Amino acid sequence: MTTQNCILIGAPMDCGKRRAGCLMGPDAYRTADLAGALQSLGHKVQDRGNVSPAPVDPIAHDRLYKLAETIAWTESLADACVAALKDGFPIFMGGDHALALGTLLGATRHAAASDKPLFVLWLDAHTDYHTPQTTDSGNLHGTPMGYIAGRDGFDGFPAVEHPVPHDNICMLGLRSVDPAERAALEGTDVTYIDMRAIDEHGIAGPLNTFLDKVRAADGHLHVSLDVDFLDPSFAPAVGTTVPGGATVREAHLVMEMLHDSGLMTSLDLVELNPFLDERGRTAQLMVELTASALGRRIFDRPTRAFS
Ligand code: NNH
Ligand code: MN
Ligand code: MN
Ligand code: MN
Repeated sequence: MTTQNCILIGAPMDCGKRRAGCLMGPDAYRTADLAGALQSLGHKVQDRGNVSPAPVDPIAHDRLYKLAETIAWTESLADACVAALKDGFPIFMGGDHALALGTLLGATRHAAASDKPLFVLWLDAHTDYHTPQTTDSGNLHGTPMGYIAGRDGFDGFPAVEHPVPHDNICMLGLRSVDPAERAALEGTDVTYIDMRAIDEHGIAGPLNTFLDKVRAADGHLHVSLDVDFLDPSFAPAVGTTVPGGATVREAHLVMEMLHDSGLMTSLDLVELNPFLDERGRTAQLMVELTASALGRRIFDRPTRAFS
């Protein structure tokens, strides 16, 4: 197993939606000893502490929640992401999913500077493909995929110089898609794998197809793991629970396959709301999943039993 230089970055962003609590996420991951779990796998781990955005004057907006704050976070996180990608494998401890506006922007800049295409794996119940114009809720955590795919309407945000082509995006675990998102996504080359597809075909086949594409293009791969990818019966600590999500084993399998692929270059852990957790179980599950993504396995793969 290759030793990684894991760089933990706290992103206590809580302005991407109205329900508060994600600001406690980074400390929950530290309490659940994410660093120790990765060290025990032989990795180097550096915790760079928390990113903080530049102070801003609020922008009054009739629909969008905390627009100025979100823009400030986007800029700070993009810088932190570019800096960390130069040194190793960044893991962003969120914070709500609006943090991906910044981490994705940083990942696109790093990939472009390295002359590599960027791919994105979005593990989420939601597509988060809104623009500030199409969102009904006004919650900007519902927009990072729209932003990074280069959709119009992100006035005031840093320009996305290198949008991620639709063909390079895979969304996995979907089961709550707003009509405007569905209309905008249908007819694009985005690979969207909803829960029905997972029920019918399993999770490994569709994921392998996407990973093969990343490998063939020699791309970088940013993975964004929303807690609500998981079924709320296993992961209750999230503001937007949607029943019918991934099981614990489905989620581990995704992470194990990501590790075996050797393709993942950065990771977001988002939407954990420790205020809603039950004795830390969701934080612990997220740490276990991250460990699987970095090489923890039950046994080495059986070579005889299934050959
Ligand atoms: N689509 C809804 C909205 O834009 C919900 C988004 N909520 C999320 N996304 N938790 O992952 O408000
Ligand atoms: Mn690189
Ligand atoms: Mn999300
Ligand atoms: Mn979600």
